[in-house]
Amino acid sequence: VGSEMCIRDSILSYPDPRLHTVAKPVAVVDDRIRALAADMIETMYDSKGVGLAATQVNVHERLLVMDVSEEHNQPMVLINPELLWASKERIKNEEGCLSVPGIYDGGERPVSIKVRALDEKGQSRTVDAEGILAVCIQHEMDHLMGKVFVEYLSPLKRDRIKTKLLKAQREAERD
Ligand code: GNR
Ligand code: NI
Repeated sequence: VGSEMCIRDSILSYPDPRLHTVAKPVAVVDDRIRALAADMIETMYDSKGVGLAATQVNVHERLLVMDVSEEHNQPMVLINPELLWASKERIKNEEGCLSVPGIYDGGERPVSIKVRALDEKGQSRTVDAEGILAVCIQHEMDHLMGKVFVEYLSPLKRDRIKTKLLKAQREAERD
């Protein structure tokens, strides 16, 4: 049997139209939000991802989790993140996405950014980010706006990715 639920099933896969939903701000950081964040952190670790946006688990609220540490022991929760500043300098990154399995590509993004967000206690903080952390925060904030990284690629590449993933999804359903 191949019908058991796997952790992947809780993450939406491109081109699922729900990935294009614009998330609403979190109204209060309460136990419901903390439980959601804890659940997303677990899903992120189980899926070997460095970040996860609520959009990807079909929850359309402005919440994202990340852990770019080597030891996978520094989870970060960003609630209602706002971009305060982005460098003019941009860089092309190789990005991956749990919602676009097996595809690694990407467009240009600012090298460094400054973001304000609430943490899981509801406290406001700012984060200065560069390198993989900056890429990851921007990638996750895009998800909250309903944007997937393949939208930075050419329409031709995007169509090829769409076709490939739809075919893989149909094959997975048949098994
Ligand atoms: O696990 C992930 N790796 C990654 C690599 C380069 C740029 C962005 C990312 S985020 C991704 C997890 C994910 O899909 N988050 O939305
Ligand atoms: Ni992603």
